Amino acid sequence: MFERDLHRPRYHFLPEANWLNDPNGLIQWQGQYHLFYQYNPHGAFHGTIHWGHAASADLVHWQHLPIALAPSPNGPDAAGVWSGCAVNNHGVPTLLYTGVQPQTQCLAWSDDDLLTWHKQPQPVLQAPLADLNIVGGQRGWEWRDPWGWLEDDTWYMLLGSGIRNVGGTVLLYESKDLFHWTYLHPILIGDRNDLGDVWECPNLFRLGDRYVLLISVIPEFRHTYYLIGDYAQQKFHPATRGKTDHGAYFYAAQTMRDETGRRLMWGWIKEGRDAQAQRAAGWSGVMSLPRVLDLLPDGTLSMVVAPELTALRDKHAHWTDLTFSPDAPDVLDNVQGRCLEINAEFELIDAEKFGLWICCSPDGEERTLIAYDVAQQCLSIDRQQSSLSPAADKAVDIAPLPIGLGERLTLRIFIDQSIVEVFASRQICLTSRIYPTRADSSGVRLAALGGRATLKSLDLWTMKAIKI
Ligand code: DQQ
Repeated sequence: MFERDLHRPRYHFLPEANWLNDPNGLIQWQGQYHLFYQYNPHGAFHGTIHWGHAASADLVHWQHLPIALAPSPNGPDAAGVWSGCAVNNHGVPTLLYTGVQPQTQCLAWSDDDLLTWHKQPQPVLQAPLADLNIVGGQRGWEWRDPWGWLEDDTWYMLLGSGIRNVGGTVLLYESKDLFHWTYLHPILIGDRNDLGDVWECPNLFRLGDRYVLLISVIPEFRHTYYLIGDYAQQKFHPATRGKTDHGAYFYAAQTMRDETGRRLMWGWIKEGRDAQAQRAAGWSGVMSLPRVLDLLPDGTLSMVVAPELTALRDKHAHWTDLTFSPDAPDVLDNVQGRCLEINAEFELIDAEKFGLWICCSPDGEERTLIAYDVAQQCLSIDRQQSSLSPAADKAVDIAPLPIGLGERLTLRIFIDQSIVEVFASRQICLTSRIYPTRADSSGVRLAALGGRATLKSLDLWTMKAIKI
């Protein structure tokens, strides 16, 4: 159905058709990774939200499984089964999620290894305390996206929310059985002028000797932030913070701890073209590649694509130690591909900007520039010429990236038709969307603007499509 679609990713997970948003209920069960996701089976737009479901033995290839949760007519989730998490309730796979409308917290469990789900007919949490003064509007209060965990013999649950005229918040609840919950207090309250009015999709987890809180921020609706600090006396004390991704497309990230002890994170990669183009394409939204999270000594978050993805590397080419300038012949002249992994290490000489052009048509009519700007000390994806389509976003995505004198710039770039995920120096990620219209917009070129740079090494692989 989508064989001729130049924009549909080949090695990122997405449903067979229609709409995907947040990753939900990430859990490893009997060795299998389970990925649930916000899904609309009725079209490529956000509406009638279900939980789609897929499983993988290796984090690379996925098997589509039947829809896990659908709205129940007259039930608390009649208008949508919104985001939530999966927990292991002493051997019983259990989902906590938000039903709408109004937003209430609901529960479902499985007795056949995550394929069929039984809903608790009534919400396990009906409403936030009235005196909390939660942000709300015509659609009711903003109070959702349960994140649960077991500590000794007590369950805890976080909900994303916001306090009117104050800022986003994460509320803490406790329970002995997952069915009866007591409100405790906010673990953190933000300043609305700094980090927005409402926080969605909270995640709290231990990483090394610190704790990390993830929040996705409204009204921005563009970034998942990480806050690193301590969790003591059931309150979160942030010390540092950053963006899990500097692009405008990676959102509502969720994490899980796998059986090897790794903390894995996925995010919803949004589209960068208008709603009409999404409906016409018949699909919208892609799951990011899984990232392994760690702490760096300077207190920032390290994010590396799960090493399992190297299994998709196919044909390989390698270059080393060459200096390039605006007029020199390009050694990458014959390189073609719209599904690629590129690992490159650059050294600055006197160029103002250097990097790579990707998805270039032979005449340069369509092309995208991934480059480092020396004066501005930032990495950017310049999409002004990425696509001839008026429906495609054309903005320049920018990530600050200070590089000291004599340091090298290391880029790991994943290109998958309309997706570009760039990882720089472990802690900077920049995900973007491009929609080249020409089938021959597939070239890769070295880019040096206003001077010379050295390519210390470049490895390029074509990437195989995943089996779904
Ligand atoms: N998406 C879900 C909500 C969540 C938002 C609805 C974040 O539960 O807050 O599809 O993208």
